[in-house]
Amino acid sequence: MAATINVGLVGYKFMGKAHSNAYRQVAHFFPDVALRPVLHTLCGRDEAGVRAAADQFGWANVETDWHRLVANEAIGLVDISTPGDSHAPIALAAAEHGKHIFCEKPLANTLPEARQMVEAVQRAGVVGMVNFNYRRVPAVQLAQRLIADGRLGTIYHWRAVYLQDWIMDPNFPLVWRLQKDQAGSGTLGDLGAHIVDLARMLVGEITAVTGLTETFIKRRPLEASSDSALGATAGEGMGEVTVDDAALFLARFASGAVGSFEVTRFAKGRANYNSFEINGSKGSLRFNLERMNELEVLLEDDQPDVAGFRTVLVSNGAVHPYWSAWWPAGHIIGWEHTFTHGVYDLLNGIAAGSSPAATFEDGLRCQAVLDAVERSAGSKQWVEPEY
Ligand code: SOE
Repeated sequence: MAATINVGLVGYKFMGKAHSNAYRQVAHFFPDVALRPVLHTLCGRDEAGVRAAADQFGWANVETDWHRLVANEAIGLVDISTPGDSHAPIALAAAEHGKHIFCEKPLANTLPEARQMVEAVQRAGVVGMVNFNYRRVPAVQLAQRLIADGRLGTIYHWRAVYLQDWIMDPNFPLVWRLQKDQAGSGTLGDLGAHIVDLARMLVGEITAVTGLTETFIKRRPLEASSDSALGATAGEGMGEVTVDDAALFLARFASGAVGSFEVTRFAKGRANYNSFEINGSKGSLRFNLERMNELEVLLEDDQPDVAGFRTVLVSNGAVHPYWSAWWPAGHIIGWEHTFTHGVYDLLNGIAAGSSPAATFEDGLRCQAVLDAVERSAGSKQWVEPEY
């Protein structure tokens, strides 16, 4: 039986629920996991709310102050599933107490905060991992392998969109995600961070960007109450939206490839449409999260009479990562499985003493790209990320 590690999770709404599920599932489906997580303490400011969530998700204890959680000697892993403005303070304190850290994306609200977080985990010698969960979709892993093996040849194009539509109603209230002091940015940090991370994973480092951001609805009703990350009720009074509703940018990669990125919360009918296409000298591929078990692949060595994009159902445990832990081929998996895959790699990383990707350094590099896009949108110039 593997050793155990006590987990302290800060945040119990949308991401807290997804992470709790991953800790509960991981040893059940991956019996070879090197450390078994114990759902030790769930932390949130509202005592009644955090108690109810702890009962629902299966946590043994509750805590209402993260300062006490990170100082708790029983806890070995601190999971940060809170809005961005608390990532840096919690991570810095957790590292100081020698805790390993699993942090939701984006790593921080600002580039200086991200730098401090990287330094803190390096100084403390603890594992730091950012939860860019789409890295761990088996179809995305297949895309990475095809590129690494040279099957697509030289990569010329990266083309990615991440489209949502949940704030199109002008009466949708001013939730924390629409306030810069809490969220850091809008679509750029929330959705752009995902596709920048995927671009870095698949195509490599970004050297320059030029972009624009737009806020279509500038004032919204203040929030009366919220019961989940995206559900909320409008109350009395109005407030200013201080983040972007959409961001579009072009990029140059160190490899010579070029890329386009578009993120928005105003794409009517697109609830969570995360898709990319990559074109290389010998082939192309396309991924669409709404069909996350599939990868569309075109390879030049196909016979001409059948050449074209094929749809690969990425579910063969013999050749596709993570699959053998789940079901026989063709018995598809879903969005929540990506979190379980991340937690599996995280726990193995802690046992081995090394940070799995996305490391805090990856999180910092992603942040540098987002920061460059914001600067470019302000200056209307091409801008280089400050790595
Ligand atoms: C909301 O926009 C959200 O939940 C993001 O915060 C997640 O990172 C993304 O995976 C789905 O949409």
